Amino acid sequence: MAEFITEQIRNIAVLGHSGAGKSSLIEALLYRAKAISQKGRVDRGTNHADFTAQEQSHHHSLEPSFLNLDFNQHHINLIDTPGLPDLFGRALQPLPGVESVLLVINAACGIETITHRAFEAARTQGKVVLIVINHIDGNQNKLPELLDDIQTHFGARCLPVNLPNVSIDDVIDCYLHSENEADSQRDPLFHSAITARDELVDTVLEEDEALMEMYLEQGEQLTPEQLHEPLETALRMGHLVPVCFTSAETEVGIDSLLEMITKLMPNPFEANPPQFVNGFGDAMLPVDVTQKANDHVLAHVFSVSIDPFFGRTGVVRLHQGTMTIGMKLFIGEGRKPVKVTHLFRLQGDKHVGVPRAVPGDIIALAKIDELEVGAVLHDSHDEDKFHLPEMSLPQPIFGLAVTPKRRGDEHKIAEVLHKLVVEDPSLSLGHSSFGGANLAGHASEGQVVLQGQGELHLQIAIEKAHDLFHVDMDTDKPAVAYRETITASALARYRHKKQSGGSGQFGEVELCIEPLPRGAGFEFVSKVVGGSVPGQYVSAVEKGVKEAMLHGLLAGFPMQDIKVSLLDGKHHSVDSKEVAFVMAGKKAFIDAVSQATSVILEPIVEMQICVASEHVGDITGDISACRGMVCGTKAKDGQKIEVSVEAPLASVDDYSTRLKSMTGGDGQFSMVFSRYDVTPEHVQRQLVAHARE
Ligand SMILES: Nc1nc2c(ncn2[C@@H]2O[C@H](COP(=O)(O)OP(=O)(O)O)[C@@H](O)[C@H]2O)c(=O)[nH]1
Ligand SMILES: [Mg+2]
Repeated sequence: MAEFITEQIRNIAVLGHSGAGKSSLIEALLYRAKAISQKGRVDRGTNHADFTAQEQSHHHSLEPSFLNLDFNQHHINLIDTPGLPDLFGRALQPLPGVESVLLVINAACGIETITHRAFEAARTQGKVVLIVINHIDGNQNKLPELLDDIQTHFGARCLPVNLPNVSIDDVIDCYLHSENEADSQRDPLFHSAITARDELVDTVLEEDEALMEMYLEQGEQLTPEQLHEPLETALRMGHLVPVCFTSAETEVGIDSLLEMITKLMPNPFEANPPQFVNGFGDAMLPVDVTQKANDHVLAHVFSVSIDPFFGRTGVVRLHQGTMTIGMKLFIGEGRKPVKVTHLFRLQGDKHVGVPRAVPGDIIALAKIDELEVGAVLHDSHDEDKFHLPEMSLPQPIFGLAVTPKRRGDEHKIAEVLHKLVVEDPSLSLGHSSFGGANLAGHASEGQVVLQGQGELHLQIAIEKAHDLFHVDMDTDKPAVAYRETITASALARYRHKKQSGGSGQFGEVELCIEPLPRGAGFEFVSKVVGGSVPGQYVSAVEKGVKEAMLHGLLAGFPMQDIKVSLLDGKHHSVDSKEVAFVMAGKKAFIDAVSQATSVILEPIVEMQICVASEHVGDITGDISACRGMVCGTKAKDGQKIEVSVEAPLASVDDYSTRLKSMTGGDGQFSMVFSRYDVTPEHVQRQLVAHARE
């Protein structure tokens, strides 16, 4: 379909735990819609979503990839995401660009860590969710229980819109064609197509009382067209989550899924659009976006990839206006426009040029060096300060100190690491202060520390730096990202005064600090009355406090979960300047912290460890011995047991080696950050002693 309008577009991110079949499902959808002529396979490295050499050698998706197909007068943009827990940050990346999420579940494995996390993230961001139970071939016995499980975990309104038939070679529609005699007479493998239809219709009708009354009075079946509006409301509000069944392998349910995507999933006008804001800080105001084709252009960059040959490619979601080749666009508050010279659709690694894009579409731009994730492109200065609030990504919990293998490569390495962070905002770069003077003294002064979600996340990044950009690095054992916080409130006043010859410096502030709930981060409020600290210096005080927070008093770890209120202060008409208030803020904060009983926080991780039943005793014993807690066990396929545990990261940061030795290489585990907890006293003492060495 060469040209289409916004109403014909469906934007879908495909999320789910690794191995659920996301990439295979996309391959099957592309194939059935004739967008590709041959169906590739993940295990042979031939599928379209996993096109990078690194993905093909790992047999796993490692970054978001963009595909599209046309089906029944609709244009469907599909975004594949990695399902490995370490790469969850990358899986979240496409969410600002889409209306809907296909949450894929492997029928053999049931609900897994990333299934939970992805569902939560999708709902928090107002995305419409369609659950796909994949791998139905060979797992027919598990399906009724899995549907129950889904309803228990994600709500009773997760309702099947189709059901597999007895021989698992087709699915029976329960919503779109259920009036069709042929379908209603066929037996599903479990449940009943009629009951499923009634549950769906009842749920949808709850959104529209008038239609409900009409239905009750007339007793006639309503058509899917009549139900369309309340259906969209139910989906948008999260009152209904449709569930579909598929096998990406045998292609059962794929045609039905294509139809569900076009007929149930919202077009860009029907969903919850992300809330753009205009301005920053206190001056920030929400703004409405019209999504009209003839309005100003407004596009949000949500993915950037950097290739040594093709340079930088940015993927944008066009929220308003029409984008055309040759058009000049501003990036954020930049004054100098950039010219759109390359506009194309991505089909895996293929770039297909297009002359224009309409609102609601997802499109790629190349050869614009300024593109960064989160940037907003626009064609008028009216939108200079428009942006989307930053999405919260998982906190980095692992750090790897990196040094060049060859002397003189420092600059090149810094450049490559920066590129990796531009592509993957869940990676970050720190210096040796990350993790403070860490437990094993990993990073020496001035060394660069690459931070991310886990060992695998960082290994993949280092491997990419080597394979793609040809830089070799030595890495040091991961350092744990400890933090510091306060446990009591405190008040402090500090006067910064300097008089040396000419103009002096004067600033005085009084601060109150209070502990915030765990994970709340940092809050700064000014309660100054009567201008004792003039408005223009309030942000200087905040800046000073933030600088001080980079290094806690106990062992130098960054501080968090603190609310700082600026209560009072003094200024001097000549000598007061920004630097004086930065200094006063910093010192007053440090004084207050010294009275507020600080503690060291450590990251706690959730782990799922899958081992043969004879190893369960060793695993649970080991976890308990290292300050961990066993939360539960679950029988899995083939005599395997999945043990769920929580443990301090510091005691499981070498878990892959330990698990190997306990199970002879037979065990598998995944690890995700859960929260920060106060470190036990004896560990704190060790950390403080190390810091003082
Ligand atoms: N039998 C069967 N195998 C599948 C199905 N879907 C995917 N697979 C296989 O499961 C493995 C993981 O699939 P993949 O698409 O990479 O999962 P992803 O990690 O969610 O992208 C691959 O070997 C696929 O061939 C399915 O429906 N049935
Ligand atoms: Mg995949």
